[in-house]
Amino acid sequence: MCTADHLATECNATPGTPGTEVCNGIDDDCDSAVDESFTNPLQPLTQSCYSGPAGTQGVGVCQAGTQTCSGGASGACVGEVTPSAEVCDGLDNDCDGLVDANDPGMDVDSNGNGILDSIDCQCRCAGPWKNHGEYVSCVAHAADALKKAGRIGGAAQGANVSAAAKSGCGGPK
Ligand SMILES: [Ca+2]
Ligand SMILES: [Ca+2]
Ligand SMILES: [Ca+2]
Ligand SMILES: [Ca+2]
Repeated sequence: MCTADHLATECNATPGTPGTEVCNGIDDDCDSAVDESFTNPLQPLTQSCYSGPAGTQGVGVCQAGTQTCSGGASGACVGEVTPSAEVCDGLDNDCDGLVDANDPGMDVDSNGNGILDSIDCQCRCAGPWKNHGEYVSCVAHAADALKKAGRIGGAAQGANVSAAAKSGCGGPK
């Protein structure tokens, strides 16, 4: 830190040790720059930040953000992505390593059409389907796979196929 007359520095930490600068308004590494970046002393100190659950950082869409030091305090965490509910978009939204229909988190019927989201994701009502039967066949195949994987029981399998059969999906517009 600076001496009272601002003409010299006096050290309150181990001098010259790289990487000892911390965000506290003090020149911890005694190079006369306060709270400076390790890589560029003209830039403020930054640090990685992540508020999501342990084990999710760097998995799927989840990534750390950056906090910039200002006035001796770390600023807001900018740019981090934390887990959100799995949706059908080709990405691992909840950062558990499983994408879309492969994620048991999508074995729910959020749109109330009687068909699990994980099946809707593989067999989209909007098609393209040659006919209604082709759509129902897709749902039957997907429901069978979920049952074989132990993710749903026989009753749910039947209910999904029945809901698909009753739907207008794949039929005449
Ligand atoms: Ca410093
Ligand atoms: Ca400092
Ligand atoms: Ca997804
Ligand atoms: Ca996932």
